[in-house]
Amino acid sequence: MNKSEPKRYLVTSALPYANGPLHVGHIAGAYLPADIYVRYLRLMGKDVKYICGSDEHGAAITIRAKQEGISPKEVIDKYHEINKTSFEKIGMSFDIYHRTSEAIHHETASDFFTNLYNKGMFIEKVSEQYYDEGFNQFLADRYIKGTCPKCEHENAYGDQCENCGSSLSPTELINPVSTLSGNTPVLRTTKHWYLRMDEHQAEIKQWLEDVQATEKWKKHVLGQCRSWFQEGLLPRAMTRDLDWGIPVPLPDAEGKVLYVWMDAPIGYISATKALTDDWELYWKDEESKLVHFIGKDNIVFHCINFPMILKMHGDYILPTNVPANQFMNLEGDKMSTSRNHVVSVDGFLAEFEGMEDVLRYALTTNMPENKDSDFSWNDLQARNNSELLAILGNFVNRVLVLTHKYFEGVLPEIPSDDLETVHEKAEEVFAAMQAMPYELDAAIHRYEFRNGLAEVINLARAGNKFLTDTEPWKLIKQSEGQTAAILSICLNIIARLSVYMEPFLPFTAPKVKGFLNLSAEDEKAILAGSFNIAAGHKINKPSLLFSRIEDTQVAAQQQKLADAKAAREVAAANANETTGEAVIAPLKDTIQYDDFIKLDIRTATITAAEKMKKADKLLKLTVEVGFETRTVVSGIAEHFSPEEVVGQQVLLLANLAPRKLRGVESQGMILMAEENGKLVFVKPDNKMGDGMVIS
Ligand code: B3M
Ligand code: ZN
Repeated sequence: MNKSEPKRYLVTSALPYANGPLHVGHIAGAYLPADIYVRYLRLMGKDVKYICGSDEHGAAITIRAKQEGISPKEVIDKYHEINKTSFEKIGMSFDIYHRTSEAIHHETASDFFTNLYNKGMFIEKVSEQYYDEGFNQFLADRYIKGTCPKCEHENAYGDQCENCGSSLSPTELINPVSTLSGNTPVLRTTKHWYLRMDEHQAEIKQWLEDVQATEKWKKHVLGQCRSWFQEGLLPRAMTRDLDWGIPVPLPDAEGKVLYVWMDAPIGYISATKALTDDWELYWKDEESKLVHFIGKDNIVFHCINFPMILKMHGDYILPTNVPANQFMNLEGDKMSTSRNHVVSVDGFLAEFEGMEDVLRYALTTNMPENKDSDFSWNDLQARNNSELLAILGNFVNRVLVLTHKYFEGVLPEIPSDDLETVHEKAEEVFAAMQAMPYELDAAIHRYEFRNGLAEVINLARAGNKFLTDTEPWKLIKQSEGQTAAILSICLNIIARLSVYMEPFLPFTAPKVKGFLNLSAEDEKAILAGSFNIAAGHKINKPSLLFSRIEDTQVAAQQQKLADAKAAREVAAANANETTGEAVIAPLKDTIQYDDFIKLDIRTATITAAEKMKKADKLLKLTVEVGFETRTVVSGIAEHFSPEEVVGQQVLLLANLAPRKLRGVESQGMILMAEENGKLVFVKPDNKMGDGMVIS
């Protein structure tokens, strides 16, 4: 093993908040690049652990709980499972998908805090913090918004600005507003423990410069870090006044929890502990290599805060690289679940069944490695139809069909002079076969996954060209031997493709290996560059690897985004421009008491939900009413995904006459409230029994 070669790798992807579904921008940012990287390392026989999991503390969770009218625990339990499943569906090959609500994490993070506290790394400080008098709550992180003092972005959070990535304190915000009430908060005193980041700036700055000698970091990552050092790091509060999170392990810290950005990165360590007893080898041995994959809004926390905490703790290795990606936008606008301008992972896979690798391919060829990129439906269609289908799929299919047509899937012995004749025409394609593994390896180790995938596809392109130039369908009439020689070269190309495409296209690779009937030994030979398809090796019949994406499918997706945009515009139009208040709908006609008492409204729980074919606005719900189970068709599909509504306790107008909607009998109506075009459930404050009468 050469000196610089690490003994083992510890690779992490940002722990997504368990507060909502994943979208393709998340995948392109911090997960797909890491998955390609770790799959490639495993292919090369390296010892690698890929760590991820749910980030389950902080305001992002408690705010979602308020929005959904459920507890923070219910939020994380729901979205941990949803996200874990989504990652599995799209082939994220984590060695563990952990969660920061686990006891082992609470223990690890508390011990970290105590270790730093005992070393005097914190300043205990009573200071003025923003407070919402209406909600009796201190406002930290996402509970307060304002204008970023660094870049004037108007929706900066109390702890960070997603626009410029700066780490902030709430009191730095310009025109702060409580996200709970919309009011201007007041200042109240409270005590917190501040990490002395200012005192440790020099050593972290030095580490960051030194590590460049080991591996060059991306310019935009290094640039951000250097600009923060330039401004000078400030002591940062590592505790919060919240009732959800890891309690501060100090006697006089009642009602205080660890700041989520203190605890979450330590989640990488606790997840590794949960995965393997050898966890310290991966986190403390200098011959291990640590790489964090994140989006650009998490740079300060992974390149400055967390390395500083590791350094202060002592005996931990620091990251060799943090190849943060930039953002992937959607059809020219920021991707956003809350604004319904989004392509969710589950949504894509539900509509484009079996196209996991098409999505991986489109996201990789368009990965925002050094600048923001844009996901468009036209681009996805083009990547599928003109590249995957036309180049890779077409090449594999043509070669295997011809091998069956001329030799029934079994290549004969090839006379040496025929081999020689053909090899004279194959120099270009031999060169491409030789070069691809080296070019791919270099690209992967530079975290250039777009270029890496291009190397693989370009080999398929070279194979197509060789086949077209040599025209075996004509040559077969003169020389079986030369035809077999041509197909043998093409089959060797496909064998190479089937192994090296796996990090990018893990759903397609096994299919191609199956077509070629490759054994594990064959794969080893391919990786060693010594594989040659033998005479008599049986080739299976191929099936189509990819199918076309039609214009109508693209148009339908574009229409969905247009409809969501129109709904937002209607909502904005309804809101009074100056105050931002929703216009109150006019009162309906007066009714008598006798009219009202005819309504039989009950509590009820949604136990299942599904989209309805050709009805974008409708969800078909199964509703438990306490005394029976009902089917209800509800026009909320543009506001909620099926996963988001399951488990909700709602109010049901239970004696509404049943009516057929798109062929389904709907037995009742779920009560909703609408503001600014946004729908929310009208529901009991706390969970009750189903079937309770509302009067
Ligand atoms: N959950 C922020 C995010 O989801 C945060 C990442 C934690 S990584 C330790 O973007
Ligand atoms: Zn900013």
